[in-house]
Amino acid sequence: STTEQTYIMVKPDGVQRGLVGEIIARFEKRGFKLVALKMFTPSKELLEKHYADLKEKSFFPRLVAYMLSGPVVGMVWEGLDAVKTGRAMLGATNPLASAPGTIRGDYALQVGMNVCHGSDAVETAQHEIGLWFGGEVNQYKLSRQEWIYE
Ligand code: DAT
Ligand code: MG
Repeated sequence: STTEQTYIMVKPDGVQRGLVGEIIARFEKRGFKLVALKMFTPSKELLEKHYADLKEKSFFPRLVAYMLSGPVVGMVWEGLDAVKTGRAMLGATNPLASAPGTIRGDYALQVGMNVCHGSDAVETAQHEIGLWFGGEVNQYKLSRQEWIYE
């Protein structure tokens, strides 16, 4: 639906490498509507909840340490098929497998430094928006939508 929401997050390497504006610009230009945005210095507890499905993986401690290495920028983008389209814009989990033209395919090389996060399903997105924003997103009419949706 046109009101589907996804949680997109610029990871610490993306912030340090100056890719925040680039990532926001891609979602804006694609036609998505920004409904929440914040820089967070996340706690270990929050990251362990965010990545709860991966806690048994051998790389989990390294993943959490990396995500704690600096602030991240979280945002909620709304629009048609936002979750699946957002994932397509990010590229594959392993940047080496990401097509050029995707964020990871343009800006990253290794899986442990893959620049950005995107929710993998509508239910996951709602869970993550709850975790990071307490579910609080902005409601407003975006006038350019008339030129994006027929
Ligand atoms: P995605 O971020 O594409 O949703 P995921 O949810 O499976 O991928 O994993 C979350 C993050 O964990 C991923 O962005 C990078 C890290 N990761 C995943 N698989 C990894 C691996 N095999 N080695 C090291 N880090 C990995
Ligand atoms: Mg994931």
